[in-house]
Amino acid sequence: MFEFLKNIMNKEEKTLTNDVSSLHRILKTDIKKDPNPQEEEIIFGCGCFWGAEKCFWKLPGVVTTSVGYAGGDKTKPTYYEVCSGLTGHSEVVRVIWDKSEIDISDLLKMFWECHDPTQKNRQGNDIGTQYRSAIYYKNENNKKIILASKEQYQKELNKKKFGLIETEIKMIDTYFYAENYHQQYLASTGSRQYCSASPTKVKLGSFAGSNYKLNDYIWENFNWEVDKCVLRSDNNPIKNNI
Ligand code: MHO
Repeated sequence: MFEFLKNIMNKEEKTLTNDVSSLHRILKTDIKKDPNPQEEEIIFGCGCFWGAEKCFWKLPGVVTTSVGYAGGDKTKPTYYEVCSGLTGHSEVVRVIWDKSEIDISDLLKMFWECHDPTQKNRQGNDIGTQYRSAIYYKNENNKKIILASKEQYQKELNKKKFGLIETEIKMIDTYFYAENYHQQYLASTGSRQYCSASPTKVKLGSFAGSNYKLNDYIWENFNWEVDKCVLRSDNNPIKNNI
């Protein structure tokens, strides 16, 4: 009897994986796609991946997002294994963007401003190495601009008496998709509207190599002065009305 149920469940899981898990709930793109020649990909860890993913999928020019695990040792970890803090992985968001519509500077602005990168192995109430701040780049060419943005943000943080940035920055090849349940979680029916990000309210501004493409109107949709502002906004991407 048990075997019989297990077979049915396995079948259902397979159907779900094939039919649903690749489709972005909001952007309707393939979350497992590779970037095409005018696109690029990067991986950000900013604490719990639920709210972080929403921050990025709302930006015009972002082609697809997904949540997953990176920066650790275990192959194909489960959420519960990552939660234990023993796999070494961080909860992350994979972002693919269209370079003609949005620049990596815009993504870096979102990254630095949407959480507190000076918190070590934690973000607000979420504590553990799995919540560490991280940028995992796939393209060596992006290293310079990432480090320049970090340097600038540290300068801005210093003016407001914040401590040192703890963000782990490295090139990485391996990314494991999180379970379907966690993909675009905040946009799924009945989800718990949870966010523990603690933005510093410090703005990034221009930095060496920055080439912002998004205008102020887009950024007005993210008011970091408002507690858990990500949960208060709707799920749709912001329209670029320029
Ligand atoms: N403390 C939260 C974190 C969720 S997030 C996906 C919870 O346990 O629900 O890590």
